[in-house]
Amino acid sequence: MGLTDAEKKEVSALWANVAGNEEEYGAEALERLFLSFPTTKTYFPHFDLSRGSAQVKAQGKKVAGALTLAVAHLDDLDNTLSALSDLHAHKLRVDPINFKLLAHCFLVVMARRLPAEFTPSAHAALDKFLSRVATVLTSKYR
Ligand code: HEG
Repeated sequence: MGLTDAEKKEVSALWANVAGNEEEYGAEALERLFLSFPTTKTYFPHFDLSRGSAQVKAQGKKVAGALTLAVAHLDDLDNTLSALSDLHAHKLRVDPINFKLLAHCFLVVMARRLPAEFTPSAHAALDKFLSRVATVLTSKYR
């Protein structure tokens, strides 16, 4: 269920490129999410979702920032993401399917921005990490 030591190393090395650039990576992932999977926009009726929107940039920074924090606590994702899990389950009520869609978009962003680093094994490790995060964030739904 958890990541192997080798996978943790892959995720940490890949994500080191995101740290400090959370807004750019996160905003691109969200832009792709909203364009490719328009139903996801229903969770943000109060946002300006147009390209370059300050709200999308800020949200992208928050999401990628939470992932940076998670990467720093790969052995303790449950506690690290507990408050966010409460928020998404009880307050925001985001349908769990949307976490898979966002994970897909993050993989695309990483592949495009880091073509040399995004090896098949780094891809697999990041996919596993994002799926673990999604499991934690949706663990309080029922
Ligand atoms: Mg969520 C807020 C992280 C998936 C919809 N999300 C937030 C916040 C963070 C976060 C850090 C800000 C919390 C705060 O202000 O205290 N989100 C986060 C992660 C992931 C994720 C790490 C998955 C990797 N979120 C996600 C998905 C949706 C969603 C898939 C819906 C499609 N998030 C959502 C909404 C808000 C947040 C509607 C509140 C936005 C606002 O009103 O400011």
